[in-house]
Amino acid sequence: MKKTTNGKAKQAPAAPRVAILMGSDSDWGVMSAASDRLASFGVAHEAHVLSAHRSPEETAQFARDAKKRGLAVFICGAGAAAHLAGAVSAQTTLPVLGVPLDASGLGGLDALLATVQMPAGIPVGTLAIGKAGADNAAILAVQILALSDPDLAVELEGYKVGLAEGVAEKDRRLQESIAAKRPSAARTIAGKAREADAAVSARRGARPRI
Ligand code: AIR
Repeated sequence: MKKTTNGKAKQAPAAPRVAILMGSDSDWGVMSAASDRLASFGVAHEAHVLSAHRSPEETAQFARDAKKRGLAVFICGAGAAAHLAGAVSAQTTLPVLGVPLDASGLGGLDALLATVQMPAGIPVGTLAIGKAGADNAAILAVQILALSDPDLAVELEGYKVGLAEGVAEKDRRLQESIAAKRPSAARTIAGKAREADAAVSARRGARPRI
């Protein structure tokens, strides 16, 4: 193990487990969401521009070499005629997650169909179009890795708890803002009680004395 200048042992950076591939650097604005999510779980990963159409040889070679380099999951994002995830899946037995991107004026529907409609035998786990898909692809990659990593599985449990807490907090704020805009229940009940008292008094007042 290498030593730092102060003599302490230097930790070697963890080998990347996930490869984020994208058809163009213009995809990074969306695909960086996958990188951010993986980083939040402390999952070592790498990102590359590789195109199924513009650099088919390099793409195939990368996909073939991935397993022996220690990579475990692919996340492939592409727009338009998005064949990257399928082209990668054709070359590897590692799981491939595809993220269709909106890059052509068709709102990403072209990329969705190109990514999801794989022929039987060459699977691509296809996520939603755009940023939500990139984010979910990263979470799914973490879930795949967590099958053989108990620490990561615990992190995922914590993440889910955080989601539920976030929803509960949003509901609490909603209830507060609804309550602030209408007369409080206490005031309404007190008002109704006063009205009932007044009605009883009026009836008593009208009743002839015996
Ligand atoms: N693309 C690149 N090679 C094959 C495909 N399908 C996609 C990229 C990008 C879109 O074409 O993934 O979403 C436009 O790329 P560019 O480089 O013109 O910005």
